[in-house]
Amino acid sequence: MRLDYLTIFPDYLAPLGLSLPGRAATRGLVEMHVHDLRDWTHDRHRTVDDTPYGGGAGMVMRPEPWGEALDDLLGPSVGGGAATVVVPSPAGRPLTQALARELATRSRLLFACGRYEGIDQRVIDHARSRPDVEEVVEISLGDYVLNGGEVAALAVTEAVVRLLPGFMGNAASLEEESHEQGLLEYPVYTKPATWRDHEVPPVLLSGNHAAIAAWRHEQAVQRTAERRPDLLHPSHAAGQWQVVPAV
Ligand code: 6GU
Repeated sequence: MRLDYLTIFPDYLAPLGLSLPGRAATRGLVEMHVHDLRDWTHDRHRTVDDTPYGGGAGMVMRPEPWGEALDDLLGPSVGGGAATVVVPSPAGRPLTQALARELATRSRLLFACGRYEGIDQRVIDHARSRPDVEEVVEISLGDYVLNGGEVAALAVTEAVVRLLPGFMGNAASLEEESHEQGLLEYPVYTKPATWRDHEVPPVLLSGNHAAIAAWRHEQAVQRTAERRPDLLHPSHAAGQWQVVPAV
């Protein structure tokens, strides 16, 4: 998978070279390229923003540098096939495990990290019309406001790269995680069995695998009901909750 990042703060994406995405790159699973959007400006001040038409607070990113950057970074000369353009935005679709799984199937992702009040809408409309663009997805990390898309691009990258075939050693550990089953994960414990007067739940020491599986499922449902009731919906059986299948 090829990953491109367009930003006015390339240093903000330095963590891509570390840890999980860094290891994926070393192993040849991904190729990552960070680009400074200002490299596609032509004025002395390398301007990327201007005041909004219609008035209002803040500044909007001008379309021209984005257009020229897309011309250079997409298209047949770069290779990797048609790209999925990811635009981090608080107005986007919420990032979910299902969306991460979908993005993990794409051959190229290009992250368009905006700052200020956002990117001129015509950049997104234009990108959608390009034959070298498979899809443009606006993605939000949640219902709060960040200053720019860089942190979201890192989060999406980490969520996607760990799903690439050959990345995780143990596929079972992926399936058991929070959200893969549509539930939050059950609590986990390791040695010692007693620590500062806190005991590991005895069922986990019982060796009874069916009882352990049942306990974990019950814990996962209970946690989800308490913390994320939106992930559950009442079943027809009174007092019971059931999982909403992840799409
Ligand atoms: Cl993706 N971008 C910004 N600027 N703010 C956010 C966000 C993204 N997701 C949540 N808040």
